Amino acid sequence: MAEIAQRGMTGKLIVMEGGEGGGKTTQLRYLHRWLCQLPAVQSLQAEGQITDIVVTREPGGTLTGQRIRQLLLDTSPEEPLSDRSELLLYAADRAQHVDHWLKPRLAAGVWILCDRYSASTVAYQGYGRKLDLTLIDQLNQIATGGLVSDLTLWLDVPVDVGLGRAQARGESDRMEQASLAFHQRVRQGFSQVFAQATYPVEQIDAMSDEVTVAQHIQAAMLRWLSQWYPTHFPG
Ligand code: Z5A
Repeated sequence: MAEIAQRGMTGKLIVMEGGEGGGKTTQLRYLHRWLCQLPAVQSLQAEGQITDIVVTREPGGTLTGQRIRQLLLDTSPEEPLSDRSELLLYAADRAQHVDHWLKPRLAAGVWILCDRYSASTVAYQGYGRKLDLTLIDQLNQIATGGLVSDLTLWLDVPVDVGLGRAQARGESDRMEQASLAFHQRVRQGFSQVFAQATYPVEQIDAMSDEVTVAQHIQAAMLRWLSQWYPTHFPG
C-alpha cells in the first residue's frame, strides 16, 4: 500500500480478524501452506520480490508480547485487570510488535500473515467493553505508527456458532468467559469498523467446513494478488 511503499516497505501485511471461534488460527495455517505452494509466489520468491512468508499474532507476536499476552488472558480472580489496563496492554503489545517485528520484516520484503490487529481493539475494547472509540483510534494510531494492513480477511461467523467452537476446544480465557451480549457487540464492532475502513477488507463467510472456508479465502486472495502482481497473476 501507498504508505508502506513510501517507506520503502516491499512486503505485505495480511491480517485475519474476527470473533471467537471464527477459525482464524486454522485458516492462517491453510493460507500459509497454500501461498507457499503457489507457483507464481515461488517465482516471486525466486526473483527476490518476496523474501519470506511468515505467521504471527496479537497479542504475543514478540518476546515482550508473550509476557503481555499472559497478563491479558489470565483468569485468576485475585486482581482482575481493569478495562483501561487491558486496553493499554493491547496497545503496548501492538507497539512492540509493529516496531520490532512487523516493520523490519515488511521493509525486507516479507509477507506477514497476522492473527488479529488494530480492528480487534476497536471491536473488543471499544464495542465489547464500551471504552471511548475516539481514544481507541488515537491509541491505535500511536501503537501502529500508521501501519495499516494491505488486506484484512474478516472471518465472520454467528456468535453462538463461534463460541460453541471455542468452548468445544476446552479451557476458556478471560474473553471467552465474557457474556453473549459482549460477543454480540464485538461482532457488531467488526461490522462497523470494516464498513468505514480505509484499507481493503474481504468479509469471509466462516460458517462452512474448514476446507470450504479456505477456498473462499483463496478466491479472495487471488483477486488481490492479481492487483498487486498482474504479470504473475494475470487473472
Ligand atoms: N483481543 C482484544 O480484546 N483486543 C485486541 O486488540 C486483540 C485481541 C489483538 C486473543 O486470544 C484474545 O485477545 C481474543 C481477542 C482479544 N479473545 N479471546 N479469547 P486468542 O489469540 O487465544 O484467541 P482468538 O484470537 O480469539 O482465537 P480463537 O478463539 O482460538 O479462535 P480462532 O483462531 O478464530 O479459531 P481456531 O483456533 O482456528 O478454531 C477454534 C476451534 O474451532 C478449533 O477447535 C477448530 O478446530 C474449530 N474450527 C475452526 N474452523 C472451523 C470450521 N470451519 N468448522 C468447524 N470448526 C472449526
